[in-house]
Parts: sequence; C-alpha cells; structure tokens
Amino acid sequence: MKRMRTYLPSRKVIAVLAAALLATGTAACGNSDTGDNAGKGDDGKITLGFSQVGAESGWRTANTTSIKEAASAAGIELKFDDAQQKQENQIKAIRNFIQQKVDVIAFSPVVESGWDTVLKEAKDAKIPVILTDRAVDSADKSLYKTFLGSDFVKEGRLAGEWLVEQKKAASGPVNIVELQGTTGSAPANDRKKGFAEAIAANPNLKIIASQSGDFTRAGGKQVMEQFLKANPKIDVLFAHNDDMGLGALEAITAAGKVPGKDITIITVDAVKDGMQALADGKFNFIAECSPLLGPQLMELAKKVHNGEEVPARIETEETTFTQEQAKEALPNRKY
Ligand code: GZL
Repeated sequence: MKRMRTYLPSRKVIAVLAAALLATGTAACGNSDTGDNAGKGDDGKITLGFSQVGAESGWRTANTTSIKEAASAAGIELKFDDAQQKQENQIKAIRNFIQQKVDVIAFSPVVESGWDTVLKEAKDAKIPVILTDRAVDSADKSLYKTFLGSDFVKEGRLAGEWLVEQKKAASGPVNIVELQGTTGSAPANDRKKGFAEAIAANPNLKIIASQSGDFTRAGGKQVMEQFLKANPKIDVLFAHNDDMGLGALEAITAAGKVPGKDITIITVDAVKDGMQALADGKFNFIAECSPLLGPQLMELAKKVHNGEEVPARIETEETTFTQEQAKEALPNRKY
C-alpha cells in the first residue's frame, strides 16, 4: 500500500509565509490604527470636533444648524460641544477632542485671547484646527490652518457710514449709545472699531455711552434701560447684533419713545427677527453677518485632513439692508 507522504514545508517556506501573513496583518492593522485612518470613525468617516460659543442669539442658533446640517450632508462625523459662552468650557472641549483623536478640530472662540496653550496641544497631537466665525489674537499663525468668517471691522464701518450719510445735515450733536457684544470677543472689538472710525467723519456724531449686552436680548434690554435713565437725549442706538437691538426695543417702548423714529436703531446680523423689526420700521439699518458657514467648513475640514493647502483667511459674502430692502428680502430669508 502506497504510504501517503505528508508534505512538510521547509523552514524557508514557513518563514516566507509567516512574513507574508505578518505583512498583510500589519497592513490591515495599520489602516485601522494609524496612517490616514487615525481618528476616523469606525466606518472610515472623518471626525470633526466642533466647540460652539453657546446659544446666545438667533445668529448662533442659525450657525449651529448650518454646521450640523452640513456635517450630515458631507458624511462627516460631528462631535459638537456647546460651551455656554465660557472659554474654560471650550478649552475643555478641545482637550476632549484631542483625547478622542478626532481628525480635525474647529471652533468659534468666544473671546480673542487665551488660546495658545490648548492650540499648541492640538498642534503637538497633529490635529489641524480651523477657526470659524470669530478670530483669536495668537501671534503664532501656525496654531491653526485657516479662519472662515466675516470682516467685523467692515460691518461696523458700514453701519457707521450709513449713519454719517443719514445725519450729514445735522446742525447739532447727535447722541449715540452703543450696545457692545461679548467683552473681549472679536466681533465686539472689531465692530466697535469700524463704527468709531466711520463716524469720525462727522464731529456731531458722539458716542455718549457704550457697554456690553453680551449679544443677548436680556442684556440689550437691561443695558438700554440704564442708558435711557442716565441720558435724557438719545438719538441713535448702535447694537452689535440684532438680539441686543430687539431687547432694547422693549426698554425704548417702555420709556415712551418710538423705536426707529425717536431713536434711530442700527444693528448687525440680519437674522429673521431683526429683519422683521427693520421691515416694520422699528430698526433703521442692518449690516449683515452670515451664520451659514457649515458647507464651507466641511469642505475645509476635508481639505485640511487630506493635507491640502487652504487660504489663511476665507471671508463670507455679506450685504446691508434698509427698511425697504428688508421687506423685499424677508420672504426668501434662510435664517
Ligand atoms: C458674529 C457672531 C456674533 C453675532 C452674534 O460672527 O460671532 O455672535 O453677531 C452672535 O449674534 O452672538
């Protein structure tokens, strides 16, 4: 009977097979733990950690909606954190994103200063950072890949230039009160700067009081009440956003004055409620600030994740509205 020979591969063949298996194993392993899948969700999606300022205004709500909807449409896994307008919560969120090894971090910094340490931690972890909406004052531009948002100085300037045109025939002082946004934030600092530079063209235009209402309706109402008590003659209100202007409307009406007539009201944002107040004649002019940053942010996230070059600064398209223009634009307003 012919004996069945059991063929045993030589040591050399075993070594070659083992090496092949190991290589395949490593390759498979490598794709899941390191290389270009690092931080990706289980299904290979890019993960984006986003730290949002809070939910302080209609603008912020629209901005959050834009980001969440765009992430879903782009197939990006979004880890979203609401900082309730506290910088320490944003820093905590960014550290969590680093721990979770997300692919990209984006955030809207509630204030301009105090970010270098945590942004250095993200850089050391090789996680690219995108600034959206608000800027930081870090001297080290390598701490983030790009800024996507508005030119706040221009928004303030446009508001001031409109007022200069409106009051060019004024013979005496025009008393202005200013509701500033969140203290230390880029929009508050820059809108104030742009507005002041523009109204310097007419020495009759004087800011007699300026205080933060923190971008909220409640803050706008509370500070406007104080302005009205302390200043018998107020001709103009410049509010750094619609929400503070809407809050101020309540104080102005309660003081027996007619908003839009006794007091000219200029705001920034052009969210739906602000545009309605403008169309109704309670506001007089709005400089737009678009919150619809979601789609551009997702495209940028994919590019920086893939190591592609992106511009250092990407500004959003914006316009201004008079009362007549608001009436025309309202029906098609997205936010
Ligand atoms: C501006 C944004 C500001 C809005 C406010 O880009 O940061 O914050 O103008 C919002 O309405 O609260």
